[in-house]
Amino acid sequence: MTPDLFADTPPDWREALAPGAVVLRGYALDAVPELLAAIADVQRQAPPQHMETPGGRTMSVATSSCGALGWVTDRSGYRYSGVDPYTGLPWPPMPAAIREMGCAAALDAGYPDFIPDTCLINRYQPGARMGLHQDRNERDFTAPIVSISLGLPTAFLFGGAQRGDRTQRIPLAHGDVVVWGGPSRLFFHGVAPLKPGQHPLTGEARYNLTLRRAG
Ligand code: MD6
Ligand code: FE
Repeated sequence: MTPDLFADTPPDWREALAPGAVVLRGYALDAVPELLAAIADVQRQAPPQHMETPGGRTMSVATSSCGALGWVTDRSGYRYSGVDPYTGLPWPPMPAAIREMGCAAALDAGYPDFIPDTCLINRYQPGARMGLHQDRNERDFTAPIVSISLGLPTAFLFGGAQRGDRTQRIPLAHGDVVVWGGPSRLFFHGVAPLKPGQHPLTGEARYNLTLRRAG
C-alpha cells in the first residue's frame, strides 16, 4: 500500500463532513483583526438589512454583501444583484483580507481555482437562524462555497442532496471555516438559532462571511 492510496483523505486539522466538504478548525484565527476591520468597512458602505423572503417573512439574519455581486431577497425572489437595493449603489469592493482568506481556505480544501465574485456578510444576533436550504442562485456550481465564522459560536446543520436527508450538527467557533463543493455543492444546510452570549471581539453577535462565485 502506498500513501497515495489515501491522497484524498484529509489530515487531522481538516474534518471531512461529506464528499467535497470540510471544516477547517481555527483556520481564520490569524486574520481576525483584518477580517473584522473589513466587515466594518463594508457595513459602513452597505449597512446590514433584515431582508424580506419571497414568502413575505423578514429574515432574522441581517445581511450585506461586497464584491461585483451581492445576494438579495425580496418578494420577487432570491437572486444576485450588482446593486445594493438599500443604497442604490454598487456593492463595496471585496476587501483583500476577505478574498485572500476565501481563496486560501478553498485551496486547502482541494479547490485551487476558486475565484469568488461575491461575499455575503451575515450578522446573527441571539435567536437569529437560517432554515435548511440549498445555495442554487449561482450560475456555475463547479465553484465551492467558503463560509467563515467569527464571534459567538453556533451549530451548522449540514444535510444531503435531499431536504429529508439526515443532518449533521456541526459546532462552529470563532475562526472556523467550512468549505463545500464538488459532490456536496448543492447539499442542504442551515444555521441553528444563535444562543445569547458575549464575544470579546464581536459582542452579542456572530458574523458569517460566505464567499461564492455567483456570476
Ligand atoms: C451562514 N448562510 O450565514 C450561512 N445561503 O452561516 C447561508 O447558508 C446562506 O446566508 C444562501 C443565501 C444566503 C445565506
Ligand atoms: Fe446557504
